[in-house]
Amino acid sequence: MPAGSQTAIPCLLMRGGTSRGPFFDERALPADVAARDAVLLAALGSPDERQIDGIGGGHPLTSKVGIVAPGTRPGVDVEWTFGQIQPAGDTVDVTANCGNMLAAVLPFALETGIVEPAGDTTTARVLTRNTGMIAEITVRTPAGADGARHVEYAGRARIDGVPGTAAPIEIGFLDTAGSIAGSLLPTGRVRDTVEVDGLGDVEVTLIDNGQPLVIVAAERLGATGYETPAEIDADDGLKARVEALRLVCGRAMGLGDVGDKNYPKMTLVAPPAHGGSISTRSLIPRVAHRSIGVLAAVTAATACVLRGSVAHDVATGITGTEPTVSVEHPSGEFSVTLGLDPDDPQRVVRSALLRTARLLMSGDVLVPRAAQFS
Ligand code: NQM
Repeated sequence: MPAGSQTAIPCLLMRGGTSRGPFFDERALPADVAARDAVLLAALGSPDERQIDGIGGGHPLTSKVGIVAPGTRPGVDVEWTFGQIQPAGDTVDVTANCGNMLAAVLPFALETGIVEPAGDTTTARVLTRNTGMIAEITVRTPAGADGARHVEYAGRARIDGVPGTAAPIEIGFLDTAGSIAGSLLPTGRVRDTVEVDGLGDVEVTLIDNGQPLVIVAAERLGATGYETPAEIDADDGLKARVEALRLVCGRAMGLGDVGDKNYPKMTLVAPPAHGGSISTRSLIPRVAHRSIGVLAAVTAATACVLRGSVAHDVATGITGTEPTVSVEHPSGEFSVTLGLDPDDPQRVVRSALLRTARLLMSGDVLVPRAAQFS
């Protein structure tokens, strides 16, 4: 640690899917949660909408952190905690999942020696402590000219929302249902009618297969479902209707007063416009997503196969017991392959998808000493 007014903390800045943020080895951060959060807020530059005095990107998708540690329980190779910081907020929310940042966890663990490469590919079981979710993740780790194996970031996989191509990272999920809401359908119904001041009765599907979502027909909120994120962010009337609906649905989902919470997220759906299965526009929860979250895509895809859901009304072309659901979003589409229980095809038992990640910067983040270590 250099002397002076700042503390240097080793970190890797990584892109995970369509998100970006610093990743830390847990052992490099204060053990005390309040002290840890003060350090993370200072590192990103929050609270401040622009995060000008830190390395956050001034948007919820680039105001995230990963805290990684070796696995401590049987069958788990790596554990991590995902932290969401709203740029203008002063808290680190560790309640929800982030499947995009998750894509960078195994590369981080390999870069830092938490996991050793196993061969041309390395597969590990990664526990997201936020919700107890376990994912099986496979990363390319070929041998270099020196004979040593390294994470390969270059490749031909493409995910919408990220320019160019990169090495594929395969992610498989089991048991994501009820991550925060306790069960897949927290009201016990595939469709609910909720009464919202100023809107009247609104039909929604309240669902959580890794991310608690309110799924609503875009047209019911006066939208088309094909807006750009900038159009949504500029439409104060639409955002007020979405938030009014969210507050009512949060209570209906058993999540209490969600006024200050980052969930449930809002998914406006419409028929597909580009040959996919469904069109989506996400608010996370008060700002438009530029694409869609990973577990939000898994959850929206799950809703598409449930007869009677609001998503099922507008989804097309989903067949078989291993359907690939193409979830359209503002910057392209997100394919989620679902495994349905052959004895009960209304039951989703697993999901698989592709992401990419990249190490962007390696070094120390400097935080003012005022953000003290305990
Ligand atoms: O749903 C944004 C993202 C996410 C979360 C958000 C995510 C997920 O795109 O698993 O990835 O919903 O706030 O990074």
